Amino acid sequence: MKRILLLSATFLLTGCSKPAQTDVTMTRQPVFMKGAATPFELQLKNGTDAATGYAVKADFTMARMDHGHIEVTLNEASPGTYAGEVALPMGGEWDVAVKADKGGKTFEKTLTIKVNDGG
Ligand SMILES: [Cu+2]
Repeated sequence: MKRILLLSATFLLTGCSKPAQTDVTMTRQPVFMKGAATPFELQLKNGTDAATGYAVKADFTMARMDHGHIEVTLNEASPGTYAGEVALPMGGEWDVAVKADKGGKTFEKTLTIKVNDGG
């Protein structure tokens, strides 16, 4: 019984983080440069169409180390492409929790990226 409950909880969580239509990919990755912010870009799509007009935030946390949260607000640079800059304390594996909102409809997805040294 306990196992069944756990399985259904996992299913529900997965279901929430993956709405059928909207998707996000990172088309430009930040790099690590000591004390400096570097640019990154996210592309949002609704099916095959550019997802325009969203308020997009990215929350960076290191995958295996605690560096706290680094939250970045992005700007739509071209239709469906959202640009921001982030100053990361080190290279390596980072989780990027993307939150996009349009008219109260929220989309969330966490990407895992490998940040290279750019210095
Ligand atoms: Cu670290």
